[in-house]
Amino acid sequence: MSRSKAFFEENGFFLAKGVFSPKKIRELEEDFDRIVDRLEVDKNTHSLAKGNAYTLNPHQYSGRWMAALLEDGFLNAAEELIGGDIVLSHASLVEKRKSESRASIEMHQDWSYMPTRENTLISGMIHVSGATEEMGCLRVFPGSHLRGRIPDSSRADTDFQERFPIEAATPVVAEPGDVTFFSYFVYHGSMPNRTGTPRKTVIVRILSGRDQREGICEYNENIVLRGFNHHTTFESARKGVVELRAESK
Ligand SMILES: O=C(O)CCC(=O)C(=O)O
Repeated sequence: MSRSKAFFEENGFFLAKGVFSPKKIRELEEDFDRIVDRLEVDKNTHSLAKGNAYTLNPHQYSGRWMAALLEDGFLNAAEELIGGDIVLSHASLVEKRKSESRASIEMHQDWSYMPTRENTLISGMIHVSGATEEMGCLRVFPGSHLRGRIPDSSRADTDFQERFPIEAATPVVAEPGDVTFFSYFVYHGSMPNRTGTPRKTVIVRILSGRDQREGICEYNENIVLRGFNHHTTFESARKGVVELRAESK
């Protein structure tokens, strides 16, 4: 087993260093900023947008971002973790800005937002800027993913956040070009950005092409980044949004 896979299996996350070159990340930052300029920050009601700039799917705005999702270094690192069939569920762009609030992204698990049948979905957080503790980098409870699906573990579940306080979690400090991969079971969140330097990330949600999203998917690009999607059918390719038939659940 590779070092990254062994670390990921034990801890529920893995920081892949220098996946994107400094030149590539500068170009990606240019398009990141271009996208942010187009967002009407205050009108965005998504919870991740509180005081931040947020949008889904930067690859729908920018060819450079589409190419980033197909970049060999990114997919090689992902392949170590979920195998060679890699399907994009969706991606989110977050520019986390200076804030005085307590927790900008409350401790939670991701599975309830995007459940899949085989639980292979992971996130790859592409660091466009640095992410220091002061800038509100990702914080995780290493090993918590081994407990699987915990009910009531979303960002709205204050009991969960009292049991697993964000201050006690491990900060994952990253540099531009790094990618933090994390399981959708690992308890994670992040504190506010206390600095004047925005923390820029694109979080890419991918799953194995042998797995599939459960139920009706609110957002699911269903784009194959590498290998094959073993569940795509004539019908699902036509509709884009898939409702699984009850008998096949
Ligand atoms: O952006 C962050 O710091 C955390 C993001 C997060 O919690 C998530 O993507 O599920």
